[in-house]
Amino acid sequence: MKTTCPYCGVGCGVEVNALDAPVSGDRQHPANLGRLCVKGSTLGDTLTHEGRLLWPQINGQRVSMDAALDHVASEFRRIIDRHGPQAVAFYGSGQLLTEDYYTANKLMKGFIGAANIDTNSRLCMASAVIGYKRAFGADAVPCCYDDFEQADLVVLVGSNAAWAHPVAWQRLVQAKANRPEMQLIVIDPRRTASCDIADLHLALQPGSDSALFAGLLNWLVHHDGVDASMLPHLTNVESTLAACEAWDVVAVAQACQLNERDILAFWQQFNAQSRVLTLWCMGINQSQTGSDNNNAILNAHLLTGKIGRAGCGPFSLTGQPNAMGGREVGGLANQLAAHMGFSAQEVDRLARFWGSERIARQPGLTALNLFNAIERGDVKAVWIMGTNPAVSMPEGNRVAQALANCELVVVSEVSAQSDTARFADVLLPAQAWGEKNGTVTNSERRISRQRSFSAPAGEAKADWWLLAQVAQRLGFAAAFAWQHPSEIFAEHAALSGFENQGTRAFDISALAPITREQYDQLEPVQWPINGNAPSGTARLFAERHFFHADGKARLLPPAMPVKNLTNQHYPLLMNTGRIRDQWHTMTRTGNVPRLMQHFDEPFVALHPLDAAAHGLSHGDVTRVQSALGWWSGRVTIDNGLRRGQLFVPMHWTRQFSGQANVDGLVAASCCPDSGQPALKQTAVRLQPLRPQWQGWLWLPHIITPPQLLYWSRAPQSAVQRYVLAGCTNAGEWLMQLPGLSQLQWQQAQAGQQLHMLGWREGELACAFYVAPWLPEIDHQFVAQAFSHAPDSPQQRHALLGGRPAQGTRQGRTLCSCFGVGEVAIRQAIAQGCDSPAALGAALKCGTNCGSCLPELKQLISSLRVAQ
Ligand SMILES: Nc1nc2c(c(=O)[nH]1)N[C@H]1C(S)=C(S)[C@@H](COP(=O)(O)OP(=O)(O)OC[C@H]3O[C@@H](n4cnc5c(=O)[nH]c(N)nc54)[C@H](O)[C@@H]3O)O[C@H]1N2
Ligand SMILES: Nc1nc2c(c(=O)[nH]1)N[C@H]1C(S)=C(S)[C@@H](COP(=O)(O)OP(=O)(O)OC[C@H]3O[C@@H](n4cnc5c(=O)[nH]c(N)nc54)[C@H](O)[C@@H]3O)O[C@H]1N2
Ligand code: SF4
Ligand SMILES: [Mo]
Repeated sequence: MKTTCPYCGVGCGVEVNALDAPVSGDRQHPANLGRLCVKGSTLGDTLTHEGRLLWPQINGQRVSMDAALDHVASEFRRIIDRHGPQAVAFYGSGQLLTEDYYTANKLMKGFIGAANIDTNSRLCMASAVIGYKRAFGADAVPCCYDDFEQADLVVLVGSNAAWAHPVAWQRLVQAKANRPEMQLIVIDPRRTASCDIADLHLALQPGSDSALFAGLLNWLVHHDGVDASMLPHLTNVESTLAACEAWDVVAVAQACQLNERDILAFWQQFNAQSRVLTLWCMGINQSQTGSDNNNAILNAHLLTGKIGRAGCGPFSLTGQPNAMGGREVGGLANQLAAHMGFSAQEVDRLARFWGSERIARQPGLTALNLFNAIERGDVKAVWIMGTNPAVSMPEGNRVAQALANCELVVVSEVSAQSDTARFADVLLPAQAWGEKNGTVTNSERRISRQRSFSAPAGEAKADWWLLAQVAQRLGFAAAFAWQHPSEIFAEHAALSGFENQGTRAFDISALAPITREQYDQLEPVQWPINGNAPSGTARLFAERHFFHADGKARLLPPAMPVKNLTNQHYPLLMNTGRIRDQWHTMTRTGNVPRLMQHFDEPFVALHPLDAAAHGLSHGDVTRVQSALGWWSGRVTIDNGLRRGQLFVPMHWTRQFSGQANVDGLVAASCCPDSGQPALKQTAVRLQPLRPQWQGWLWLPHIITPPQLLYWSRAPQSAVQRYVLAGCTNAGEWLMQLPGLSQLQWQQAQAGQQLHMLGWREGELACAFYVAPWLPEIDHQFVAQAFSHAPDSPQQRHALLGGRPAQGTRQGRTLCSCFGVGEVAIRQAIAQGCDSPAALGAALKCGTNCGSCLPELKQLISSLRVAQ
């Protein structure tokens, strides 16, 4: 069975042959040609029903699906009748399928009559949408993945594609290996894994990208960089260029804190190469000037005519598997369906197509405003689907409080426990990947099928079905009578062509007559797909015709760089983002032991001098504080950071650690044009923690450890491993945990070191190791003892010691695909493996998805320096 990966916007094709066999990459899928990254290859491990939300609940009590849906509909009805349609809202996700999204949007904007449907794409792609719309008159990404292979210069800005878009990245790595003359310039305040193959890395001051690109535009004008044949197709040229004039290389160097030589090298390359591809992601979008940052990049491609040709163009990478699909159906509060806006003509068109009098006439609440309205009590009912805002929204603590006080919170979820599900009055079980059935659109506008191949867990239902059932109960039966997602897709395709006549970029009208069989067999295809292009379109704007009424594209004056947010109380700047093996709030990837091996704890990466200034070393635990709250996790030293800047991953939640949700620290300031929050820059300070003891705890089940300075959990085989840091008496602390007092205890104490094993009928039920420092324990050895209890006294003794009598330690796992640890890799390097290829030949590491290659290289070079 062929389907699509549910994680990132690369949109890789996946083949599933049997439920218990590993998944593999689809060799025919144009996005990945058979490759998968480690998250994709471990998808099979997420197919378990453990931890799934299996049935509906109202106030924590199991109810029938009918009772839950009746309750949701009657409460929505009651609130709408009393307070009007503006008092209800949906908050969705770029991980919903297009059919789910279409249904949610149709119900809220078409029939409830408010536009209060926004999604986590507001945190992700909103600035890119505004950028493209302002420049092209349409939210249309002009490029495709083949351009990765055909570019002469790739500019990667505000994107760590090596970790966040790994398979697309591997295409780039391969292309550069085949054509070493291909240039890669990375623009990112941090030196990331994506800098590994870069010819130039511009570690600019955070928030200063607009100055760098304004300077580029100005420099191009003075160095014969303008494509004169492009000028008739552009408006706003003079005013934009005038606004860029002040940005000479001296001013840019100062604003960006870069040296002039590097800046000029970038600008010269951009001018000299005919095929330039700029790729960008959250470092550009999640900024107070996010939309203007996008236009600054688009300006440069438009003025030089580096667009609409192979190997060329401004390519915004989408994050989520179906962020693009959401944009197509109008899944944001400031757009209507099928790339329409709120003009009277468009509202009327939609009213006729949907046969509804009740269409929303004005934009609704965007995510930040939506949660503010919930906080004020203006919005009294919210249905959250496929997203975890208590973790991922800025000012997470306020969001959580607002949800706690909201009259009706409905959450459709796949996992039983999530930080947001805690606030649900009604929980609806949603079908997960493998169960749900529909379509997604990836970064390159390619629509692919996600097909169902396994039976739903418990009573889980498709998100579109849950929505349509509530719509029917609200009295809109005829408009929501679909029996199968193919019918929704056909309606969506028909709407895209309805009175379009070339005015709207999103047009898949050729698919409107699709039958269920054709839908089941639909091959991946790029929009537009219409009468002119029945089998899809790889690139847009080859003819230089744009979607503004005059057919031209628009340049936009640049924004000023974001001003430095640090101050004397909060002198450090915190950047946040992704790590290679985790997906967002970890509700799925956090439960796969293999994916927890790369980083198994929340960490703060620090420049060595910042760490030293705070008396912190690698491995210490610390707090990070902002004006809004504090976070705790472990220090890791990172030479790739600029002084004064630190990096914290976005992933950890209350399900996995005590106080490691970074969005509790991030303020809700945003780009005024897109409403996208500036999640990458927060002023913070460090407050080292001084625990009396640190240690490890293994238990067969999940607990929430009380009263500690710091804890974090990682699943390991069938057990849970906790790393702990505390201040009270460690032995007494352990004994307060429920259920432990009945165990038979074996104990070893030497000074302040304490090792305890708890047994129940000969089976290991708890293992606990503490010391004033974090003790070195063989994790694998201890975890295995839970499934194979040691039978000899010597073995029990070794277990109490926390390591086999003679044993090896694996260290941090660098290659997740083959589970190869740092210790083995260090040994192999010491024995002469001096390249990733040699390591691959010796240990297999790096030979599957390749995403550990940057770290292998780094380890080789650091050990060589040390020698
Ligand atoms: N492994 C993994 N992959 C994912 C995801 C995941 O959760 N895990 N999520 C997916 C989603 S939804 C998204 S949106 C994408 C995000 O993909 P990316 O945007 O590539 O990932 P991030 O780590 O959020 O941030 C990218 C980079 O922006 C840099 N940056 C910060 N501030 C600035 C700045 O002012 N200027 C510049 N030029 N750069 C800056 C950061 O240092 C960081 O390296 O990843 C997708 N892929
Ligand atoms: N500080 C900081 N914060 C960030 C970011 C950052 O870089 N820094 N990045 C932002 C970005 S770009 C994004 S995209 C967001 C992501 O943030 P979220 O969207 O909040 O994160 P997810 O963990 O993907 O949440 C998806 C939820 O839906 C559930 N789910 C999975 N599949 C389904 C399904 O089929 N149906 C339903 N109903 N539920 C399902 C999952 O269990 C999970 O609880 O985070 C944003 N927040
Ligand atoms: S690159 Fe993205 S879409 Fe492809 S397998 Fe990895 S997570 Fe899935
Ligand atoms: Mo995202």
